[in-house]
Amino acid sequence: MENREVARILRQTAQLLEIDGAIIGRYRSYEKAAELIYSLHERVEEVAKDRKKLTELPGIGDNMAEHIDEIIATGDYGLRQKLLKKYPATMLQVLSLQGLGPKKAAFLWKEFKAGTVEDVAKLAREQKLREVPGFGEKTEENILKAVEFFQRSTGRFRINAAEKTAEQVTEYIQKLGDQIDLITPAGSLRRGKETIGDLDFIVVPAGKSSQKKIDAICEHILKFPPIEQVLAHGENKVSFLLPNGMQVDVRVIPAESYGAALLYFTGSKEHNVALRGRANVMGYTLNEYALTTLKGGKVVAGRTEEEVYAKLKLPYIEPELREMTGEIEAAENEKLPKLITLEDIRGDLQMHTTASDGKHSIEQMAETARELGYEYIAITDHSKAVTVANGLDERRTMQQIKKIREAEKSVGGIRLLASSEVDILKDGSLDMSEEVLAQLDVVVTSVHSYMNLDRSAMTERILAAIENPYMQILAHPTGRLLLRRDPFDYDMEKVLDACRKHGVVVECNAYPDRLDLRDVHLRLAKQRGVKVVISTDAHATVQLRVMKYGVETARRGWLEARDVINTLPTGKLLAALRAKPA
Ligand code: DGT
Ligand code: CA
Ligand code: CA
Ligand code: ZN
Repeated sequence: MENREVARILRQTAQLLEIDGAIIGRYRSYEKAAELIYSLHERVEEVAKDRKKLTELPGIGDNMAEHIDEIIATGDYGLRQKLLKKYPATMLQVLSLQGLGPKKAAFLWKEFKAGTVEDVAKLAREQKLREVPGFGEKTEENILKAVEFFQRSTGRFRINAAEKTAEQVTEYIQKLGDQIDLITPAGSLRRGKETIGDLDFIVVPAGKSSQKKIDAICEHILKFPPIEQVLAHGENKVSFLLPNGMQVDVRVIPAESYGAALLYFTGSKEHNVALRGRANVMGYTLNEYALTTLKGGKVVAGRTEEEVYAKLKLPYIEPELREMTGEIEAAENEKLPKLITLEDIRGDLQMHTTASDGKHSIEQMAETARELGYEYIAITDHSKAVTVANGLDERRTMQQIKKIREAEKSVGGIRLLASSEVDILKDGSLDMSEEVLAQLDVVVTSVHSYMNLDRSAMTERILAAIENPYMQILAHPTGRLLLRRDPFDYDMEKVLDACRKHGVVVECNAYPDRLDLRDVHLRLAKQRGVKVVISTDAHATVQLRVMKYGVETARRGWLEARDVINTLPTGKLLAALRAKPA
């Protein structure tokens, strides 16, 4: 069981207990355990094998350890199930509404029997809550925003989860061996979107296609052991649902239609519509089988995507660009970007170690980075304001700089930049003295508190931080957590213009929960002349490998290698950063 899942069950139990009117100490203990396990680097399943190790974790007593054992053993928790019988199951969705909280949810249930997201939305829409003590107009507004977010995000998955499931499905289908020629993902996963609705695959049977071959392939796929429910089984298509709620659509397509089908099922829908329109104007018709002449129905392309684009008098358009945001005009004018690739990346400028909330030492991070072929990394532990992450004050930062210098010598073969992820405080000042900032090779800054400031206050705060002459990189600039937390509200254009003016670089945080800046903002940054750095924010050595998701997002933002500073060798990288005050 994943830590995330154990934490979710504990958190839901806490919330249900609070609704149920339990005393604060009781539900807080579940909440604390949930937080702890969520951010634990070891697998809780492993830790729990040794009761002593489990109870050594802060806040986990014998009772909680038993609950955790039960969750790991049964996949659920008796008390949670009991509470869920008392309240509608949809209450969990109500509780997931951002900013509502169990207290308000409990009140709405008692007072209005509101047990679904829709019930709550209706109360807010009909303005029934503004007179209620503890609510008010602002709460109504926030509830409607949260409902909108809920509706947007349910049923979607983070890219790393989608990719993992896609690998499992691919591996299983590949067991068909020489019965198939190839299997390839299409849809939003191929376009590198940061969240994925469902998985789409194209499978090509080996040799000349026949219904018999297609049937055999479909039969095999439907025997994939984890399948929870078969949703469709057509002539050349199967759809099914997996236990994690992910839907998978597989189409079996003959080789001569592979390109047309891949194009069609990669989407986006809007890009496809535009291509079909273009085809019609040129005297063709385009569908998932082929590009065909309108008169006479002669097939002119279909085997590869390149062939279809070429017949439409266009160069190949990378999947990440197929969002109908100007890619067809750019293709016509030979203005398509030469997109950055993972191989262009030479270093990683955000990661944490055991000094703050990371799992591995400076040396371990450095060794893994060297294995990845990097020329440099920056060690960026948190600053003191982030107390939950054991952030470093000035004194510890000075010690850390020393340790980084020593580690650079002992590890060898990779440049270690002394850095810190310095907190941007509520008023925009930085959480570190200028004397210490001056000692750092690179200053990464970010917001981790007061995330709900209103638009003008948040804009002022970030602009004030940018005014600090030591500030060089604005990390995870909008603070969004995918499917969990909306981005901060501020004037992005003003902030980007200030970054440009002061030579501040914006981060594309590659961590799959963040991917922040997002695609459209990266593109805006480029248009505004602001450089980007793609950093992993790794808290453990394996997480250094999430760089690929950041690169995907950068590709969706039309970025080229020259737009991204960590494609530069060390000397040029340092020169690309804002100059330190003399
Ligand atoms: P997702 O799954 O919500 O993350 O996004 P997509 O883009 O993967 O969407 P999906 O799975 O519904 O369909 C995959 C691609 O197949 C989509 O990008 C375009 C194409 N497609 C699917 N259904 C239709 C349709 O009804 N009309 C058109 N024109 N294209 C479709
Ligand atoms: Ca899809
Ligand atoms: Ca689909
Ligand atoms: Zn951070």
